[in-house]
Amino acid sequence: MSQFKRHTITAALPYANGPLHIGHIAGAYLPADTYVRFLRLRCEDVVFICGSDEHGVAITLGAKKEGVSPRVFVDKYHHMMKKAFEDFGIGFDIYSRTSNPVHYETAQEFFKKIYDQNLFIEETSDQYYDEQEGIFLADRYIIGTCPNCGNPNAYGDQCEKCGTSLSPRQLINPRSTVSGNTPVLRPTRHWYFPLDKFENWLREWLIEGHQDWKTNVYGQCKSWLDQGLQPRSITRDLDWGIPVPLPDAKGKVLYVWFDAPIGYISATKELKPNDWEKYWKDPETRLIHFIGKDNIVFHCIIFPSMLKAAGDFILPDNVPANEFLNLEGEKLSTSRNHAVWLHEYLQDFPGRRDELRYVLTSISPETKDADFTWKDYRQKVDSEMVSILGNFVNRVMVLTWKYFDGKVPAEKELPGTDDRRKKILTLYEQVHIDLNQSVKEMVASLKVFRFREAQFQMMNMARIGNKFLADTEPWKLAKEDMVAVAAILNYSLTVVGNIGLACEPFLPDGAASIRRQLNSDVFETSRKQFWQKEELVHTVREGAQLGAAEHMYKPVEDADIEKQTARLHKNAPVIASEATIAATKPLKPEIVFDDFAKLDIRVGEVVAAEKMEKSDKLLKLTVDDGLGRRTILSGIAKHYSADEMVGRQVTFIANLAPRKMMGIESQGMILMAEDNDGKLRLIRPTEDVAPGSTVS
Ligand code: B3M
Ligand code: ZN
Repeated sequence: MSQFKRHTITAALPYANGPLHIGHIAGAYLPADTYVRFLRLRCEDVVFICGSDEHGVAITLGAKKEGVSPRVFVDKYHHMMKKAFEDFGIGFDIYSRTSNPVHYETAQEFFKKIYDQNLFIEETSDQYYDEQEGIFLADRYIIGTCPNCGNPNAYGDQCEKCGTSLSPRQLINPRSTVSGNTPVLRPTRHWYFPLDKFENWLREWLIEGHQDWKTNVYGQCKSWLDQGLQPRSITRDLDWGIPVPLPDAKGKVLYVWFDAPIGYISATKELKPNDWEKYWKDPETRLIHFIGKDNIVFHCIIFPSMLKAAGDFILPDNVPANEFLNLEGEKLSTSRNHAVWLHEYLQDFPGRRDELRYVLTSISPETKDADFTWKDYRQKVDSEMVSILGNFVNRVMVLTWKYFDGKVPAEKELPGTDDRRKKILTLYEQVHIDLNQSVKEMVASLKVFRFREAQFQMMNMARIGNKFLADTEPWKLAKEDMVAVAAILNYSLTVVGNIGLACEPFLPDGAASIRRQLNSDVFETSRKQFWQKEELVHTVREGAQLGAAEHMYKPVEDADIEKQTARLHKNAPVIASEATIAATKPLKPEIVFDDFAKLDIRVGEVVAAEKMEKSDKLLKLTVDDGLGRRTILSGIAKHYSADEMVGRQVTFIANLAPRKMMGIESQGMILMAEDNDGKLRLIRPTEDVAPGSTVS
């Protein structure tokens, strides 16, 4: 890190075609933000760049679906995403957009720079055309069967199932996504970037020179290069995009993947009009792209070749791409609305941004796909954030208020040689070593983009702190040795302060809470020391007044989780996951209508109910069936009380042969729904009907 003077950190420009979900956040933005916070804590010179990607077929198709113009469409989602990022606390220096004039200029200039060197190949070739719509079909305008894996809905640029990059002519049975029609071939002229000419250079720069990259990234690049590179068309026939800056190129725009990465440069220009160049051209600047795995080739192969071709730009020093995040065992999907949307989370969980940050980092898909579940969310919040981190900080604060009126007690030197004090000193020394070890490992992991591990070490500091309290038991010493209590709490407060510093890249709100609680004037200077020396520092001053104790995090409630899972079920996918299928009872053999017609199902009203003695399952119900009263025994006592049942309408089988149970004749059967966990719920009409109504 030290050979660099400054850092240009980019996070993939999200398409302005929908709201952000946790997959986007876990893939690129949260790791980027954590890393940038880390760099800033180390007082590095950083620009953190992002913005909306507003071109391409993802936009024009989306606009068409919503029945609005691309302009209106991108405006809507640009502002929505910008706000969600801000509300979540992602600290971009700029969140720009690729429809800005500065970007048009920058992208066109970039094109011209390569064009003027005669590097592009201009070629007319046959391409698929939708005669009904009057448009050429590139990228997502065309789908067909993937020649690689047989997925019947592969796009013209990529098969999302197997990840293979495709061109429309490779698709089997191509069809237009706009009209559904089979397209025809028509000649059209385009400009191609000669990627093949960069193959040798890429081998040297990337394959030889960047063996330090993550294996998932490096492996994907290598397999691309091993397959051999071909010229790639970088223009499209579209009426939305950046016009190709040539006199004879009417109706042609730049391909979105040509203009979008240049957006990083345009945004830097916008942010720093006078000295943007040093962030892009000075070899002492370290360029890092944070992206998801579907963007790897563009950032590791194509954009670097473009930068190289344009001449005087620096190249990415690292591209720590993440794998994908799934949700409850299934792929996140915007179209099926199977997602946790960032703006909805922020609405449903106000003041609880840290919780989402923490959980997403702790399952970060750094080396393989990961799965977000609400159950796991709750578990991590409750048993780690609340019980370990929040609890440690709170205990130390509360004890200090209790014994020392909220003033930082005397330093740690413990005079005397009695066994108890010796034990405390030994514990203290060991804890100090352990904590320093965690700090070092945390920083080492942050440097190499291993955020999961880094955050684990941060949390480990609180674990160590809790253990120190449990081993020294200051609350027991309070009666006999206040000097020892003072020493223990002084040190514990120092640990709290160091945890507060360690929290900063991961849990900005928690870090702020610790700062408020400690109310310490040495915090600012200690921060710098901590992050540069990578070891424990003094964070409190003897005699100083602390702030009020806070509960940094609160447990997740049943209702929170129920609401979120209900949301997901409302959006339940058409095809259930394998896990759900496995947990659901298989269907019974088919019946004919006459079988069904034999059942006499009716609605009745419970007029009296009592629990059967000697049975923990059975309720004895007296049911008004419209003709009179009948007795029905029902095995629902674990799910409904007798009192709850009185006055309710129930559905029952009225012509089931009577059956004696525990000496009482049951004259029918109450219908219940039973879920996978065996929970029973009554089936009844949504509004009351007359007793005796039949069900068919
Ligand atoms: N908009 C693709 C995506 O959202 C694209 C990234 C551009 S980064 C220059 O996955
Ligand atoms: Zn495929």
